[in-house]
Amino acid sequence: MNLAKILSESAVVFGEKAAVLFSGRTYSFLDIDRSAAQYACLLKQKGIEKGDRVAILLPKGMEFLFIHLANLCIGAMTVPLNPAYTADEITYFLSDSGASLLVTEQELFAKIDMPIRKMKNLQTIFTNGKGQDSSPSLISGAGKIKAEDPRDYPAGGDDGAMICYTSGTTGRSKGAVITHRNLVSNMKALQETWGWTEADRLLHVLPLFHVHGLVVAMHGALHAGSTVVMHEKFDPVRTLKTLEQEKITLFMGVPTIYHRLLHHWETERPDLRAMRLFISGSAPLSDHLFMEFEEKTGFRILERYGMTEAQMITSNPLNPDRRAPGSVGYPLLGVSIKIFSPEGKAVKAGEVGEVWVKGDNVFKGYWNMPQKTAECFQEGWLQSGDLGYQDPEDDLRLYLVGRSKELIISGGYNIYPKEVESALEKHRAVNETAVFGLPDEDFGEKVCAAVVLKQENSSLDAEELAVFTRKYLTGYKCPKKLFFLKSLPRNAMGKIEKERLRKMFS
Ligand code: MCA
Ligand code: AMP
Repeated sequence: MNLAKILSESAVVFGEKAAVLFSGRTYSFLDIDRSAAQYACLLKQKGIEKGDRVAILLPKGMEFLFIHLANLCIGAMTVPLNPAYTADEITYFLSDSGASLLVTEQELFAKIDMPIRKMKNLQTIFTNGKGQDSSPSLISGAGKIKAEDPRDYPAGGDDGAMICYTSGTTGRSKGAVITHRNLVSNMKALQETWGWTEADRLLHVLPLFHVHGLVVAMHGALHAGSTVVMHEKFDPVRTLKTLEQEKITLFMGVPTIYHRLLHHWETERPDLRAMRLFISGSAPLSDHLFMEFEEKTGFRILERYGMTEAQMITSNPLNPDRRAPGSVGYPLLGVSIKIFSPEGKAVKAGEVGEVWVKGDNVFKGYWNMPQKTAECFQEGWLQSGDLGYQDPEDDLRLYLVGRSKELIISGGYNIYPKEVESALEKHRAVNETAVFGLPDEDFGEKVCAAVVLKQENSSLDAEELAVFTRKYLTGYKCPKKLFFLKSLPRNAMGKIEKERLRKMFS
């Protein structure tokens, strides 16, 4: 059960059919399969073996996909990285994952050149740039590529296929090891649930460095034999025009994307006769957005629920009449969920508790963090940190109501306050900080910080602190609002009262 082998078998079935349309070119299933083989050859020549980690720091494009598939073909693990990460973040991911190879481009490499020189075991190779398809032989540092197919698929089942970094509860990100079994079982379950076939045309606007864009959308489409129209990044007007022009049948987005599409709806009003299914996930879809979207477009968005550590967990049914606002639906095939009290007791249907998850979708653990891995499992169940209840009147349909984990989700990106607090507190004028989320119409939630300075008369202002934070954190993690306080509100136990901060500033 190697994901790349399964996708290569699909490529034989779908052959010369268009698999991906990107940047003015069409790539057939066989084109992608051949490129994966060539890149696998390059990786082998670089000495990459089963279990090695290969980090991909590239703009959205075909090379990202080829290298990822090539990794899986030879048993290596992909470490996908957001090109917008700071040098500090990238250096940490490379060193924590112990990557043997970094595939990047010169422009992105410039920011990490110095800090990664100390990593003696890390090789770097450069693509031609801008996500365009450069043949592996054009990759600088590649050497002469042999004309042979080196794919032996030595990994499978519970072997790691990817390490996806999720924001960390204690400040530093944790690398979630996702196995071939996780990917294959979830891909098949989604295909069945969403009636995904070769007749589908998927418009892809999400980043490739996260589970949503790479695993759910791209793996799924390659397996189902559907055609992907891929945009470098999300642009609402271009998206609305493409839905009509390319006769798109399937679209996946986070709520912020749907919110922005509605903003431009009246001026564009695309003909959606070909459209079959709009899917939303990664963050809560408000009832208001669900209803406004239906009112304006005639489509009920199908909401599903997932997390990096468990891939996709639940989904609303395909039948639009069975899609309920506020509900994330039912467990996928092969996935079990239960709702537990804080004391670890299963609660009665209808009562709120933490969602626990079990099944082939659940990850192997955090890379090199056995303690953190043990902490997130309880008797074989993954504790999601999400709060919800199951409706006893509706076949135990799941509704999410909040989170027990201190997490901010902004536009589908996760941010743990601790990571932001650590960055702010690196400034020598800062005494302490408390980071919290406030509602935001566009992003769902926005990152905000209360800051206490060491000396009240310090000249440090919000602008200077924002610039300083940028050195350590990528843009979406940086506070959109900074509030300077004389002290932080604390309860009798001395714990900072973030709820009070939220009330003070909302
Ligand atoms: C961009 N910016 C943001 C965000 N995105 N700020 C807060 N929250 C965000 N989500 C900031 C940038 O730092 C930048 O500011 C400015 O906005 C413009 O950046 P740009 O790249 O042009 O942003 P955009 O195109 O407007 O992006 C909005 C977006 C994007 C399309 C909604 O955030 C996005 O693609 N989100 C999806 C993330 C995703 O795929 N999540 C799935 C995780 P400055 O210039 O100051 O730096 S996987 C997951 O959650 C599980 C498995 C699941 O269930 O799916
Ligand atoms: P990540 O760590 O990026 O994989 O994000 C996982 C988290 O996103 C989950 O634990 C949930 O808190 C949240 N999430 C994903 N899908 C949904 C959804 N449909 N509704 C509410 N929250 C969601």
